Amino acid sequence: MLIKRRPGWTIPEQRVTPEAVVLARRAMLGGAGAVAVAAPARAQWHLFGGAGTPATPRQPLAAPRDAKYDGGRPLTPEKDSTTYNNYYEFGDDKSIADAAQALPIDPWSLEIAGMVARPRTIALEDLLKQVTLEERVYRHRCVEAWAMTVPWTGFPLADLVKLAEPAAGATYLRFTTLADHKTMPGLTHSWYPWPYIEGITLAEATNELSFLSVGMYGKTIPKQDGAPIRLTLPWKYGFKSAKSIVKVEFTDKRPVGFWQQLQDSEYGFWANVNPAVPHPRWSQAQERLLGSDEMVPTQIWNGYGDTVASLYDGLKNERLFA
Ligand SMILES: Nc1nc2c(c(=O)[nH]1)N[C@H]1C(S)=C(S)[C@@H](COP(=O)(O)O)O[C@H]1N2
Ligand SMILES: [Mo]
Repeated sequence: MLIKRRPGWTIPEQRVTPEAVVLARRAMLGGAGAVAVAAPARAQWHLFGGAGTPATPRQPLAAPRDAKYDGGRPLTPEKDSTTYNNYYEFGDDKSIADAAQALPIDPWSLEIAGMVARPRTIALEDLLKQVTLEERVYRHRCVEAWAMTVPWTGFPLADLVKLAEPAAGATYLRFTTLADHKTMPGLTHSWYPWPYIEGITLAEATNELSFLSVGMYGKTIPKQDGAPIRLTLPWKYGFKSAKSIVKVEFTDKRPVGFWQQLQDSEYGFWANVNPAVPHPRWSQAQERLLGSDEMVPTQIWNGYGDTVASLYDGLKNERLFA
């Protein structure tokens, strides 16, 4: 029997009530004879203002702000962007900040693999000696129709591509993120295709907007937001921005991402933001700003069309927006 998997975050934002969470969990467990489970109390966190983030010390990470990337909106309060997270390795709801404090981030290294001049593994601290950190304020748009505006500290993904020296035939980057059974309870949910994978084209990766973030709000990035290093791709739906990356592989095969593997009809490869292309189960016309809960119109390419739209000129037959 076919079990339709329905992760919690695939529920339209407006309907994310504790009941919807229960229904979603039942749907995931699915099938005749499945035991109905009660939603754990923490599924109701959002009714009571959040779980509160326990402190894993974060180091100051000062870097000059590049005024070219100013977000165009007030910053989301740090307490909101660091307590309302999607990080399925730590759980299916938004209140994973406590659980994520178990993420082991020191030491950390990045494997550079596939079609490159010299496959190798670089310690994160050595990588950071070879790049120049800067701060950029970017808008982030989750496919669930919430959004935030965050000052990220990091460096252009193009700098990593350059260090990696891709071979002539490489056309895609495939990112693998940490899958640590000792600390990530979500990995026991075997209906998910762990590890979390994401992929983009080499042309997208070398676009000036593509960013690898190691900090947020002037400090090292919080674990729940993807410490110690995550992608930040502001014109795409948030699920493309993989957290806690351990491997970057250069390839000539289009990678299949985690959510695409679960439900390709809803979460495709390109996943560029477009208000006119609804998710099969909800509208993308508006978005809810974390913190204020204000509803604002969604912008095509999340407002970054000047920089990225031309990447897609020759690709009109592709499903670019879902
Ligand atoms: N490894 C990993 N990366 C991930 C996710 C995840 O579950 N696991 N969720 C994605 C989704 S759906 C979004 S919207 C963003 C959320 O980032 P934030 O928690 O910092 O807002 O991370 C993305 N990266
Ligand atoms: Mo998302």
